[in-house]
Amino acid sequence: MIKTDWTREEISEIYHTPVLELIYKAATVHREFNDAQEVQVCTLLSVKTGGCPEDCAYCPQAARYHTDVKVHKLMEVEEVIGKALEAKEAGSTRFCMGAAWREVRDNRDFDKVLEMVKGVSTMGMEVCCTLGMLTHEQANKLKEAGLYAYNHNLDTSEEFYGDVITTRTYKDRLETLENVRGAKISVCSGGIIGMGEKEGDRIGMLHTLATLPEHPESVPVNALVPVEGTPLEDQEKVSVWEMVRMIATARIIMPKAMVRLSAGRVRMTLEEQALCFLAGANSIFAGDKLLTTPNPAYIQDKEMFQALNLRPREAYKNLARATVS
Ligand code: SAM
Ligand code: DTB
Ligand code: SF4
Repeated sequence: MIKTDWTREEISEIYHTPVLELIYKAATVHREFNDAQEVQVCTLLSVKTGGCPEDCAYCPQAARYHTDVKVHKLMEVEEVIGKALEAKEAGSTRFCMGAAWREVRDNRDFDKVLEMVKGVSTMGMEVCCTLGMLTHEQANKLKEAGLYAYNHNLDTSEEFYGDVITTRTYKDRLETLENVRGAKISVCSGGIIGMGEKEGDRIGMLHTLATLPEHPESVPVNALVPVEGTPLEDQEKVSVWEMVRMIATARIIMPKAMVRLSAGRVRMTLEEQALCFLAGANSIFAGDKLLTTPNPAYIQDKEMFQALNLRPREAYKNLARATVS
């Protein structure tokens, strides 16, 4: 049985378990529910970059902060398909297209994104988008076009949210997640650590995710990438133990979810990443760029997979399972 009635206290107790014990427990749960040698490889592409009207304090793409990010209008469909092909050839099975939008509008740009989704889904990759807020109708249109997953992060706890973002509410985020779920699209939702939040905020976010009517299928755990010009430019790097605690707790309370070791890998050693995989992470973003910031190159991850005896997970594995059983 997958538990969705966790209390904050239960999650806090797990989170505060002595760290080696916590890793051991998470590794045990991981092996009960998943193949621990398998890691999903996803590639990100920023299809519309910068100039965003929102004020997310961490984000280099917010128009109001002066960062080095160059604004780029929505890319052309053919160019995006070309990038997806490159990602597939490099071994990625999920392709996630990100747009610096507050929300999707029903206009020609959205029609173009629907074309991108159609194109990528016919290539046999799991297609994901992260486009900001969505209505139920927009979610349905994306689903019809072949969208497999939608990323929409809660980022932090409800209590700390207003310290990071003021231009939308936690409730707005939860509504979009409901619309995504309602359209039968796989839900990807997680957050960021290292923004100045307290441990209680990390636990609060995990609590919200783990008590949704259904757990998200993917939970990205990002370490803040501090970008010059953003209000969070001077935040200190989180220690590996904080990443490990976050990942292990997510693994234990949402045992079937893909827990993604997301932003922040460029500042981690192979050994630190290995600890995260041991703690139950089973997905990464690969390719030398996240949306606008650097990430390890494919070749580096290939070497890491070899050193750690990890295998890339095939596309649509859950669906394959669902059809068999
Ligand atoms: N505009 C859409 C939205 O906010 O939902 C989609 C793109 S937005 C860049 C996707 C996610 O990237 C954010 O929710 C946040 O969790 C993550 N992100 C953005 N900037 C980051 C940074 N500097 N460090 C870590 N994660 C970041
Ligand atoms: C997620 O949780 N992390 C990714 C993806 N979902 C869209 C984005 C990370 C962005 C890091 C900063 C940047 O490259 O702009
Ligand atoms: Fe815009 Fe998304 Fe960046 Fe917030 S996180 S500023 S909504 S692109």
